[in-house]
Amino acid sequence: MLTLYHYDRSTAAQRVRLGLEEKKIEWHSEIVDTAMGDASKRPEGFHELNPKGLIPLLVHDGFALPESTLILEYLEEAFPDNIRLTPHSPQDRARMRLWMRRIEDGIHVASRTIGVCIVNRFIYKEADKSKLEDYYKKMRDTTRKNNDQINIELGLDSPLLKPSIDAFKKLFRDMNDQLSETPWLSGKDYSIADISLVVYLTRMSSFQMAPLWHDFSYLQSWFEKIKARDAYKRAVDDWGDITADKRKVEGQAAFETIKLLWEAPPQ
Ligand SMILES: N[C@@H](CCC(=O)N[C@@H](CS)C(=O)NCC(=O)O)C(=O)O
Repeated sequence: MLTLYHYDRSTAAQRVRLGLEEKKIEWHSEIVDTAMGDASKRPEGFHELNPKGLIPLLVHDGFALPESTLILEYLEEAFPDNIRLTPHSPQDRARMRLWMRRIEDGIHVASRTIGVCIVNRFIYKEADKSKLEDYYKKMRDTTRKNNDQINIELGLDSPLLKPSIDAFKKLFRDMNDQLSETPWLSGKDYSIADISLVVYLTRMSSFQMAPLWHDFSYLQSWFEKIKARDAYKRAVDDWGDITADKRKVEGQAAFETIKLLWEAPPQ
């Protein structure tokens, strides 16, 4: 029995759902959506299973595992007879892991900064104050908490925004360079590296930011290729995004500012 605690629009959850759908593993869904600033949405005992209180969380035959990229690696090992999403050659495997490392080396934090500066700050400002206080009290990751405070307060003027935009520009350029040489990020095979990073294209596109990387043609074709897969439809499109309209409106309002940051030399 395999249960995934998740919610529709989370990038970390999308990558795990992509892994499950590509591998055609049957799973049970449990929605835990605290992203609106309501910590009470976590089921009893959730923190014992995942001390950070975040999703996704996988529970497989009583074994609980947080961290989306580790979950993808675990699925590869726990379901070796299903479709493989790990290349054979040691070099391609290493390349796959290098790409995935980028997520924990700053990209996921940068993605949250961009999200909070553009849209989540408005969602949090509309939220119930006492619930929001409780949400931050229960947030175990102090970097996340401190960054959120700055980003909610300053929005597009946050000093954290420019380095986050720089990080994405560098990531997308590096991916484009890789994809000019190989069809997939780790080499000739579609892998959990592609799955892990495509969700950031989805996220940045939800803010209507695609014109920023219009000259990264290999990256764009790769994104289109993944979006056309059945698994993407089931793992991303079908779950949707309850904040899609807000992301679109606030993304359009922020576009010129983000474009200036994108085009300015990196800090
Ligand atoms: N490193 C973690 C990050 C997980 C994470 O950031 N989860 C977010 C959604 S993408 C979350 O649980 N947000 C809910 C909240 O902030 O309350 C992973 O890759 O699983």
